[in-house]
Amino acid sequence: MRQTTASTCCYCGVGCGVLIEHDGERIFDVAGDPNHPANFGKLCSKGATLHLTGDLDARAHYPELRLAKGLARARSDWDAALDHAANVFAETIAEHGPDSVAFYISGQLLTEDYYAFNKLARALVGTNNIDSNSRLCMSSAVVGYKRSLGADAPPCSYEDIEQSDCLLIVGSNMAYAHPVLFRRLEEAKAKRPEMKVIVVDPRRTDTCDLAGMHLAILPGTDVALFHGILHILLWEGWIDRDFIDAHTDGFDDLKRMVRDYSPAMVADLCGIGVDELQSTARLIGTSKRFLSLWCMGVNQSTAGSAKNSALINLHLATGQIGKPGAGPFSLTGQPNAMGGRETGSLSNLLPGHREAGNAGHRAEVADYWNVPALPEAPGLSAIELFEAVRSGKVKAMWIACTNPAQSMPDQQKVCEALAACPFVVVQEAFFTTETCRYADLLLPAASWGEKEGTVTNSERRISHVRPAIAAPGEARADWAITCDFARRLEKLMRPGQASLFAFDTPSAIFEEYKWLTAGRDLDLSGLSHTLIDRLGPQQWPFPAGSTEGTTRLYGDGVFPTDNGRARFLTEQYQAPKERREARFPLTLNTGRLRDHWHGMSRTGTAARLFGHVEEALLSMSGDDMRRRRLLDGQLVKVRSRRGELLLPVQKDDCLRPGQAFMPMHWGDRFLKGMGVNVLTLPDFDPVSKQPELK
Ligand SMILES: Nc1nc2c(c(=O)[nH]1)N[C@H]1C(S)=C(S)[C@@H](COP(=O)(O)OP(=O)(O)OC[C@H]3O[C@@H](n4cnc5c(=O)[nH]c(N)nc54)[C@H](O)[C@@H]3O)O[C@H]1N2
Ligand SMILES: Nc1nc2c(c(=O)[nH]1)N[C@H]1C(S)=C(S)[C@@H](COP(=O)(O)OP(=O)(O)OC[C@H]3O[C@@H](n4cnc5c(=O)[nH]c(N)nc54)[C@H](O)[C@@H]3O)O[C@H]1N2
Ligand code: SF4
Ligand SMILES: [Mo]
Repeated sequence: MRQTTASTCCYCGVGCGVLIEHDGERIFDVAGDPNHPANFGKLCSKGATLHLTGDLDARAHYPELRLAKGLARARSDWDAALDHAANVFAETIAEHGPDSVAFYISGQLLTEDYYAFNKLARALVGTNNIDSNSRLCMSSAVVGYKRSLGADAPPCSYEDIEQSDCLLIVGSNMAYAHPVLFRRLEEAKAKRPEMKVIVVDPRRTDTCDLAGMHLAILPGTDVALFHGILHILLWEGWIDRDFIDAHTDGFDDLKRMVRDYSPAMVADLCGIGVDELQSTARLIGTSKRFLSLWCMGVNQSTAGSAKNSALINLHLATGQIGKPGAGPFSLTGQPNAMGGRETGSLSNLLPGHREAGNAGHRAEVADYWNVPALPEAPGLSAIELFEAVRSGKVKAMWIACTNPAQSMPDQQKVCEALAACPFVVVQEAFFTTETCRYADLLLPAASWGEKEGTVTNSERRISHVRPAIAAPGEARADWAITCDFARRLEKLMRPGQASLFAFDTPSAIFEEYKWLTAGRDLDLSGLSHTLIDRLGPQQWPFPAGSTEGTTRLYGDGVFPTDNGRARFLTEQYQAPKERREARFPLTLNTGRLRDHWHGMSRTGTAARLFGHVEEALLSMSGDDMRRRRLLDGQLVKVRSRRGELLLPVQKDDCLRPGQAFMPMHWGDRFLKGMGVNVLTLPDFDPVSKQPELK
């Protein structure tokens, strides 16, 4: 019998609601959920084809175990597989200490999955070695919000984008990466053509089609641009002195610094015209409501934290925060990157927006979990973690819902690390990914349409993800795999004690988790799975007793810092880590295509999604092609300081001379060579530890 189940799309951070049409066994179709406040019924090309993806032949169906390196994996069963894993983890911990094991998880897990992994790593194993692919994605935004505003909370709502008068889109190709939100923006702009849109991106992307102005800055020069804009705002008197005096600290230092960022110097550094810089500053300084959106062009940088704070500085200086149509709004990439931040799924965080390095926070969480203490030693972040695996310090690694053998920079080293690691567990929905090759234990995970839990989208809105059909073969939900493993490990590590993982449903996990947020900035203790079913998706904070969520933060000008005031950050512009030189005359930029998702384990199974772009290509400007006598479609060898790749080249006049672009999606299943990340560098931002993938 045909039925419809309301759930969410498993791709991007817009967090659209979908209606899944199915018969309990197979999914036939998807449609946008007209009642979901993120998309009101709309879907993009990826969301609308969800039912065509996820080919069962590509799915992992059974646990598979390799008994010794060099042997092939053989089919196993859950009991044998998880007992084996628990024994290996317990022995490794007993012999080499808790920091000899690590968990590398994903912004595509559900909140309940994350919470189970966090409790497993920190309360049971006793390590902070739990990091996620969000390190490659959102960690600079986390630092930006926390340093400047006091808490990791994007203060805006999607409707603010529609209500803005001046929209600054920086390092975000939302036409491809957040398509339904872009569609909402297009409609808003069609209704109010006077709305100004400025795009800051080294490439002329499809997002620029909506913009009155495109600043094609040189890669990595955003901090100089923001300081240059502030310089002009000050000179022209386009700042909000009353707001600065009443609600912020540190403006005088910043003012002194940006005096040196003259328009001529900044225009030169950024490779744009002084007039472009002046006009941008005028639009920002004179518009009634100013909102900025940003994504990976800002975060994925060795100056990612500085870029975030320099952009937030502009909002604090103009008082453009906490009111409709205004504010600094970072777009989250993965469907539940926000949930990861909330549950503490970066090595330096703890659940409820707490810090692993804060003794008081550790004590609060340890008390709540009823364990003597949480580990003090800092955990490793993604790049450091794979380096520690390579050097032999980390001897057992659990990877869930991410494909690091394709998505991490400096692939040669990452793959060496995975090959050398004595025990690698991979918890995956599709056995086809590059990382599965390195799995000593492959655990089949349930995927979209098959699992239950919650996710938080870019505007702090929590949706209930509902299952339509059963997972194929013996695949199980992530939270269930994690808790089952944890209970087996507990028996070996703390025999005879009451279980920390006595959860039988995702809702039971949510109920335990939510009280760890009570009284904190993100307080979601008033929510439950059933309440979301009754009231629909809700934005946090939503404290116990609330009847509705919170649309916008900081309307009262009070910020969650020690003294309630926001902080101006004063940091100089630093050039990107690697620069063009005679032997390496091109700057490589990487990013997304409209119809593919990351390593393509899912989108790569639907022929229709190859219609937009068929194959991996290196794009270069016509000038650069002519100078090298290259023709469209010709095979070229691309070389960086770390590796090389063979692929066809294509002329793309959206790029400035001296720059090249390659999509991130194709790995070694599709290419001769390891994919774009064999070329990229592992250097990272000193504060956020986010690598320079752009
Ligand atoms: N179709 C599709 N959508 C996706 C995804 C996907 O795989 N496919 N992934 C999701 C995820 S996890 C994420 S994180 C988001 C990412 O979403 P976006 O960040 O919007 O996407 P990217 O293409 O990675 O990068 C955005 C832009 O940054 C620009 N850029 C590069 N260097 C710089 C710089 O120095 N300064 C500035 N200002 N810009 C620069 C690039 O030219 C690029 O156009 O997309 C999400 N949505
Ligand atoms: N060069 C370059 N590299 C980049 C980037 C870039 O812009 N340029 N962007 C970076 C960013 S922002 C990100 S977010 C990362 C993304 O990189 P990854 O995290 O490696 O991307 P995915 O391919 O989405 O990996 C998710 C995996 O989870 C599996 N999966 C799907 N559903 C489930 C499930 O329910 N349970 C489990 N256990 N598994 C499931 C999928 O099959 C897939 O293999 O890439 C980063 N790497
Ligand atoms: S915009 Fe994002 S969440 Fe919405 S349908 Fe497209 S991929 Fe899915
Ligand atoms: Mo991401």
